[in-house]
Amino acid sequence: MLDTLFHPVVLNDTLTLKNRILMAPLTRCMADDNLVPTQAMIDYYARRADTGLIISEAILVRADGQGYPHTPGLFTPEQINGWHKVTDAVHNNGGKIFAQLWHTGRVAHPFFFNGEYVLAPSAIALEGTLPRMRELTYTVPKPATKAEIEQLIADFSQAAANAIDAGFDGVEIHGANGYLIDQFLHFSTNERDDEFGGTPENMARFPLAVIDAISQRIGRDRTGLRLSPGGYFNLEGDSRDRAVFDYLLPEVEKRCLAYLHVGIFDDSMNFDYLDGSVSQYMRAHYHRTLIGVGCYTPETGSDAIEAGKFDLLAIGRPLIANPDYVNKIQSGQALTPYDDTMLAQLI
Ligand code: FNR
Ligand code: 8K6
Repeated sequence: MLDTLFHPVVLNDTLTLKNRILMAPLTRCMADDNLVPTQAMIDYYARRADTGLIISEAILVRADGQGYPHTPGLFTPEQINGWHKVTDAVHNNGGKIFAQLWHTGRVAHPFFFNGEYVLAPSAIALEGTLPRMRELTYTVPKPATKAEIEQLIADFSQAAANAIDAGFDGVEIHGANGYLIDQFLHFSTNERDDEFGGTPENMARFPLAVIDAISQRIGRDRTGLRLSPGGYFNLEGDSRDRAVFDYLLPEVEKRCLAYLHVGIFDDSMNFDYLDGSVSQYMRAHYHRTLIGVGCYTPETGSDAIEAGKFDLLAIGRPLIANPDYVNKIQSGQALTPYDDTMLAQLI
């Protein structure tokens, strides 16, 4: 029954969502040259305010986190002001919106910020060339020093405070999809032998420090987290990664965040070392609010919620194709199928 999707949900004392359909974070590469949201972006988000919660496209916490053209930031007054127009428009339409906070680590490129190098846990380059900029190959990153790690934590925390200043209802820490935080959590990208690598506890240290800094700064009720225990994008998974997430998930659970969000493109993908799909693994190891995602339809998504596989459903590509997704499924109208050519324009 699709009805399940329309039951409101209390996340905590601070936040109640009007339905269980969330807009998944979707990078669109449409910010202006100063990485400020445009009027087209304001209108795009405002049109989707009938979802229970919009999670914004990934937003850079600082300049050297950039790995794609025209991805927005949240580290200059102009960017904060630009996002305020987005959050005002969403709130005026009765919606709620979180900012997804992002640093791409080794997926960044000095080309974008006119820098000399990119930071990552270890000096292991991503193979290949940049999407949409095929002439650029990824560089060998500089392993972050302890002082640089401290600064990254401070910058994540400052970006969370900036998000609240910009009117966001909260933030989602982007710990998924092979970007900086996730690079600490997988053996293929973390070969450190200091307190940030080598053991599950050490590999989880930077991610947990970011989580703690942000939840202390803006409140745990306003802090969500996305994780990808299965390596599938921007890095390779390793059977040893399982122990890292076995340690991390109970640690995250103790922190009583607003939610945990599965980071995957297709939730039917199985990982040997997780004994199944990422959502099955996370549900087994985490007992608070879980957001499922990845190739779900309204029908398969509501069935999964009813079966207890997760609590809320994030929808990505179908919401690119259908700004009125919620209204369409509630009134039984057919959805427009997504195709990749739709990425060229914000509708
Ligand atoms: C994504 N996804 C994504 N994930 C994320 O955490 N931050 C991001 O900025 C993006 N950007 C992004 C752009 C585009 C064009 C796509 C298609 C996907 C992943 C997204 O949130 C979601 O997990 C997947 O799209 C799977 O859900 P759907 O599309 O099958 O409903
Ligand atoms: C976070 C931002 C990134 C830019 C996004 C691009 C997304 C393009 C969608 C392509 C899907 C790729 C899925 C990869 C899955 C690999 C499975 C083995």
